[in-house]
Amino acid sequence: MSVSNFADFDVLVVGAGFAGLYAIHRFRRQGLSVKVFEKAPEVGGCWYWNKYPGCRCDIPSVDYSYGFSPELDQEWTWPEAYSKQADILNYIKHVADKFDLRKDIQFNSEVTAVTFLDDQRLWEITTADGEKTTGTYCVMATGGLSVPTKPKLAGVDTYAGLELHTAAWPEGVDLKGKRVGIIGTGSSGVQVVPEIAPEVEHLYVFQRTPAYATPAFEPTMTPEMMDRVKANYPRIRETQQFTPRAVANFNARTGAFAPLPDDFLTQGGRVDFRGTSGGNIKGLTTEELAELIKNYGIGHLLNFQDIYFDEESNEKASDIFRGYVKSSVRDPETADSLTPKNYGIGCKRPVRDRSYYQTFNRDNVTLVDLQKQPLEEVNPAGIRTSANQYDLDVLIYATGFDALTGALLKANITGRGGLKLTEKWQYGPVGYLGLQIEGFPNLFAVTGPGSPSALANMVVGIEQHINFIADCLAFMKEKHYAEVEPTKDAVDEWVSICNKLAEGTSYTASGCKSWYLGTNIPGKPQVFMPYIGGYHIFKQHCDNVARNDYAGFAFR
Ligand code: NA7
Repeated sequence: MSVSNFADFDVLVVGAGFAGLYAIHRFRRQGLSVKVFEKAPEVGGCWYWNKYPGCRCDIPSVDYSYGFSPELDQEWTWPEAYSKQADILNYIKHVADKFDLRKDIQFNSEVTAVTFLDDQRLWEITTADGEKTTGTYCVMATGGLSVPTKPKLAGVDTYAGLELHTAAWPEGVDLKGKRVGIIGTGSSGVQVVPEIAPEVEHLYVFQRTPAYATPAFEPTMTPEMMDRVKANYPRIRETQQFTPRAVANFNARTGAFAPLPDDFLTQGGRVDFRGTSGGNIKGLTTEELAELIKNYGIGHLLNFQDIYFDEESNEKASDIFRGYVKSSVRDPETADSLTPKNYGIGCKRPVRDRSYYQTFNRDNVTLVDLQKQPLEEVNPAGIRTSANQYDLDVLIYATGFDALTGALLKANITGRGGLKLTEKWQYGPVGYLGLQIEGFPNLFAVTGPGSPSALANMVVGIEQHINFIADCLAFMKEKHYAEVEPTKDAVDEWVSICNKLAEGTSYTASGCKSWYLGTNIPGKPQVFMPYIGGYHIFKQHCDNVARNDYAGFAFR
């Protein structure tokens, strides 16, 4: 039963991943009726779709998990420290069952329109089968990396073999003895390559831009470590709230937390948003650096905060990394192609590899450097570059996503007075706290552009956003408000804060291309989309806003 006399439900939610599931639980707790629409036949969101071999999370599972239920924390045991896709999906399914969430989800229901009905002040969701449902509020829990992209290459639809996308991987694919090609060397490509190389006849890796792929730190999760985690969970959950990446930096082997620097809360965003107190690389000698890398691995370079703000420091770290590629790959020409040269480390999202570079030492793996031999066409037999024809039985696209805005723009959202979101965001996403958009009353995004989103632990960000929304709805109920949307001034100020923070960082440096900037999608406005100041500072902003009667939001 809805609190409104007219709506079918109080809250309509699109998506049943981490965000949509927590939304059901949280909104239910305050007596609201919820209905979730999910395209897939199962819960899980990106962890349902990305079933490709080698898919894993690059954040420790003790962090990349819900914090709202101490009971859940105690009953769940993670088999590995950095989980495989299947283990994360099992966890999500367990949560759905434990909290009886499935009964509010309509599966196999793709949302084709999300429309504000001006006369009734309700949101209406239309699904692919034409069904319409109304709600007082609408929450877009559609994820930041949920719209896979396939490049518009010449002849792209003519390929006659088996075509796969990492983000829509079917069950039961057998690559044994096949000639396989893969386009894309971001996180997904780098995870797939070492996993499938041993079983295929030959693997051709088509690379446009080499990644900075640092070896994943993957300690085994022993029962003793898991016990230590469980004993420390309350502090882990609390500590997450005070770190830039919303990770607790708890070392389950030793039972120690990395110390939180005092300046985390005082530097107004100019902090080490990689999540540790790594200090600066600038003053370190070659010997000191060699010692650090010996102890903590090459990935430790990403922890130095000055690499994100200081060009010289960035070059110093990038150079060390280049040396690492050279020493890992036997063939000098392949090593040279795999070495990133025209942009610095910390521009694209860090890629974690498990023997990625070493895989190129295998006889059955060939790197095809598309900068040296441009891709000319996809044809029925495979791929033709300026130098060669590569005949393939299987072609894998690991070409990424229309990130952060893709799912929102694809949902066909229409706000007040017929205003289309595609029109509102034609020059880039503008909103308040990544949560709301002017002209779209009572519609909320979760971890949208303008929030830390993928720069921090998404699960913690999701809970923070849903909690904010739920508290805001409770505030509205208490004050008898019917509508909420941000003011133009608040949006302008927030967009300007986000832009200023990103200026002069490695994320926006010249030569940097990334999905954070939208450069991976032809024609997409090129703006740095996430809030870069750190999760903990972002949360402070949100808490202050809520404490001040939701300053920056207008209520009617
Ligand atoms: P990414 O990181 O966007 O990587 C996509 C890759 O595909 C990247 O190497 C691209 O090269 C490549 N690409 C894209 N279009 C083309 C064309 N036309 N030709 C050749 N190569 C192309 O996506 P992922 O799925 O790996 O990871 C996305 C996020 O998911 C990741 O950061 C984690 O947060 C989880 P480019 O660099 O653009 O030259």
